[in-house]
Amino acid sequence: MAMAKPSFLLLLYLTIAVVVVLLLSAPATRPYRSHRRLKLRSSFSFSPSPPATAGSGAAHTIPFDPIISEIELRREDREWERAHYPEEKPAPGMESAPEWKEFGNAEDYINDEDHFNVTSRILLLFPKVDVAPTDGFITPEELAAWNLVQAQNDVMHRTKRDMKLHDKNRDGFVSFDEYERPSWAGRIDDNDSANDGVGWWNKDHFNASDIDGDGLLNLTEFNDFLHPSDSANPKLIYWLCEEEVRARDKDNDGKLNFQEFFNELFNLVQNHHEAPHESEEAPAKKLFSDLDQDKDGFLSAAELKPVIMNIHPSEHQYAKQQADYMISQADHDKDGRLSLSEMLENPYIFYNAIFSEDDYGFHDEFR
Ligand SMILES: *[C@@H]1O[C@H](CO)[C@@H](O)[C@H](O)[C@H]1NC(C)=O
Ligand SMILES: *[C@@H]1O[C@H](CO)[C@@H](O)[C@H](O)[C@H]1NC(C)=O
Ligand SMILES: *[C@@H]1O[C@H](CO)[C@@H](O)[C@H](O)[C@H]1NC(C)=O
Ligand SMILES: *[C@@H]1O[C@H](CO)[C@@H](O)[C@H](O)[C@H]1NC(C)=O
Ligand SMILES: [Ca+2]
Ligand SMILES: [Ca+2]
Repeated sequence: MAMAKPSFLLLLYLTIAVVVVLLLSAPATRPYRSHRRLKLRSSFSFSPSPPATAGSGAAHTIPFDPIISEIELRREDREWERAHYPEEKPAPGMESAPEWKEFGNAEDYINDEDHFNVTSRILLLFPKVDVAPTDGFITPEELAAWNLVQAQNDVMHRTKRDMKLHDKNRDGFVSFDEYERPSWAGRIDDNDSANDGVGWWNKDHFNASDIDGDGLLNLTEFNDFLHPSDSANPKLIYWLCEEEVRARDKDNDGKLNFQEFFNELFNLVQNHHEAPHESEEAPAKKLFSDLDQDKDGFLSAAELKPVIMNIHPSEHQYAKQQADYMISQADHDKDGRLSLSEMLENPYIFYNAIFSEDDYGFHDEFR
């Protein structure tokens, strides 16, 4: 009988183990909750990156929900403070908190349906988006307009933060001397004549952003300076075109011939990553001659204007692309717009909008 007890215990342990394994692997009691986990973005870069061009893969997602945006910006602000003011000690009691903790807590918060209920969020947000006109449907234009406002709020928040960094004398303006260029942009006192005041973050860029010409950038002007393609300042848009010509003008004659256009810009205008293929020469020639308004066989800065937004995508385009993508994913009855019930059936489309490269497509009149 001495043998029976251990084998009985073994059997008991085995049974317990099997039950535990079965419990752990059982489907979640609320499968709807667990099928997606909402994510916060964590890859924001704090130093101005080299100017984004189409096809650079810099897909960025605009948060649909202002609460998500606020959580992301707060988290970003804390990282920004740590990056720029590392000597400042964290508040008492916070020293031991692991870096990831705030992030983890925020993500747990938005994934806890008792606290963050996507159904009630959509019920609340729908009437704020359905405004032009208020008819129970969200059109691509309404959703794009909503996305644009969210994007502009995010951009302005970051500009205010950067303003603190660059406005050294705290007078509310950034002078050219105060502005500290990103390190990749090279030094301003380079004797390279090609770099003499021209190029990104240089004197001509600054000047074009200075709408009233007082030599200082206020918040609006500084935001334009950081985001020329989102600016309504025609001087700055023209500067962007000039800068494209300058950067692509291999023979330095101040304008673009067909080969310079084809090798350097055509793929960006078309939003392709790869260098253009020979078979694309015919459509490229057509586009070139459509753009060449004075028919002198060259493109000037002014003639690049109709396609400059394809080369440097603006928040308008991201907002529109994201709206088109969300609608294509959630529009069950294919009427081209969203009803409240279509949004409630697919809430995660609005909370985890990841859109693939294929969904970027520019609709320009020259196609
Ligand atoms: C989420 O909100 C909806 C509508 O307000 C409600 O019916 C549902 O019970 C809520 N879910 C939870 C888990 O609170
Ligand atoms: C730039 O030029 C000045 C004078 O023209 C000269 O003194 C200086 O050493 C040069 N700097 C560089 C980095 O070549
Ligand atoms: C900047 O603009 C002012 C007038 O607004 C002009 O006098 C100055 O020469 C410009 N500087 C550059 C580098 O373009
Ligand atoms: C900045 O200056 C421009 C040009 O004078 C003006 O239109 C704009 O409203 C100003 N922005 C702010 C935030 O003061
Ligand atoms: Ca509507
Ligand atoms: Ca100014």
